[in-house]
Amino acid sequence: MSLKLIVGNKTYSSWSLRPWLALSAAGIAFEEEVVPLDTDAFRARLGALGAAGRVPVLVDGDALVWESLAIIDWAAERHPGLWPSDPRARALARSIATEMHAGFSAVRSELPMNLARPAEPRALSPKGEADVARILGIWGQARARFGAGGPFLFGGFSAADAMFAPVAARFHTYQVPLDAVGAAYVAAIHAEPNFVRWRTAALAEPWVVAEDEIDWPLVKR
Ligand SMILES: N[C@@H](CCC(=O)N[C@@H](CS)C(=O)NCC(=O)O)C(=O)O
Repeated sequence: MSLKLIVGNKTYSSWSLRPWLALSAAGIAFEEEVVPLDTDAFRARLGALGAAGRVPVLVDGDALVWESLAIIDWAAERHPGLWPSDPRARALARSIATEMHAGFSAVRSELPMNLARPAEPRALSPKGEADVARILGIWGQARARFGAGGPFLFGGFSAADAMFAPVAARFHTYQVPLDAVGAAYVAAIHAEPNFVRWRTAALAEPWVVAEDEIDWPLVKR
């Protein structure tokens, strides 16, 4: 059966990165289609699909799955190891993954994912600082309670890591001050082979933003 994940520019599309990592970690073979954000081609392609008009979208034969967390759950149904096996760990993993999906708007808007941006600090608003503190608290809790088996939130790479990987990328890009657990986790995400593949492909993309800020429209390099 044909399986395709439609994603945005790898440099910028943090929501696309999440299910792409989960499908890759689950060992699910899929084709990918990169559609540059904020282009006529994007509007035509995503508008015609019948999903939410945004990426990511998984095309599974004649079925569509959209919303990053729903695609991750689609992958987890086929590869149950994507969520931690311990029920208490799994409950925490689902809680923090959902919190990520629904929240942290200040970090998302003030520190937009830009894998091509040279690492450089950026000041945050009080709300952004609060988001960072909450994320570090979440990471610390998961690592302390369930992280003994490996460098990720629940030891081995899980759906929760797929959800937080773009945040790790932002914390690196914007040189956010981190505690020891956070710094080690950001390093672990940057060393994860699928993340490395995505980032390498991002750096080879033919689009950059017009200025240093994430701001549309994208322009050709
Ligand atoms: N809640 C959605 C967010 C998807 C989203 O906002 N995707 C962005 C790219 S990262 C997008 O498609 N933006 C284009 C638009 O909104 O027109 C998810 O989890 O998949």
